[in-house]
Amino acid sequence: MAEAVATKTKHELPPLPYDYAALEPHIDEQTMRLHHDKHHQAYVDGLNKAEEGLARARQSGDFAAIQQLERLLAFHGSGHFNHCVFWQNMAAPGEGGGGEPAGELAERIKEDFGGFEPFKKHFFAASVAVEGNGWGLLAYYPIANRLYVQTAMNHQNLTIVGSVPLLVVDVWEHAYYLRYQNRRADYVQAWWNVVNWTDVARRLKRAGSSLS
Ligand code: MN3
Repeated sequence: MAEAVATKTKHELPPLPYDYAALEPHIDEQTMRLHHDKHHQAYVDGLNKAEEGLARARQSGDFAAIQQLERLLAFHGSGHFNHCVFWQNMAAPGEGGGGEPAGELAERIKEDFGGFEPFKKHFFAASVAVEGNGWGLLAYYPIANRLYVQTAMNHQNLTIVGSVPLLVVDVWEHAYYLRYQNRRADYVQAWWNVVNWTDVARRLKRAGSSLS
């Protein structure tokens, strides 16, 4: 058996839950095609490669490359995860995209940020200010039963371990450069029009939030 090291099925790129052009004019079709088919695919491939390398290391007992392999696992694993959340966090304007949160999500945002507008300003400022490649995140932290706005450099650095991402915005240049060039703030401002708050609320519920 040439490849006895693989013990689990490989990760696969999930299809977009809408057409590539569905988020126009806020996010253009070409960006979506490249972003999903090429960039996200690369993280899926990288995650599979890291897992294969780790399985091989266990099999051979040679852990000389362990630092590199664990770094690749964290980077590509987080990259894959963030993009899965990102696609589902969005919907076409008028078809679930845009508007404001309702129900428990709206109440929690009010409790933890003082209201939707202060939250938006905080999330926007944090996302626009990410140095280099990264993400803006709204995450639920079960230990504190609290929402936090966080940022990630690359895909995972600077986040709180154990917090559950509910809403993420990709601010790597590949997410916006074709249409917005260097104007990241314009992209994030337009992105609010495609946020699927129903998906965000569903994630909060699944994360086990309870208003105290
Ligand atoms: Mn990306």
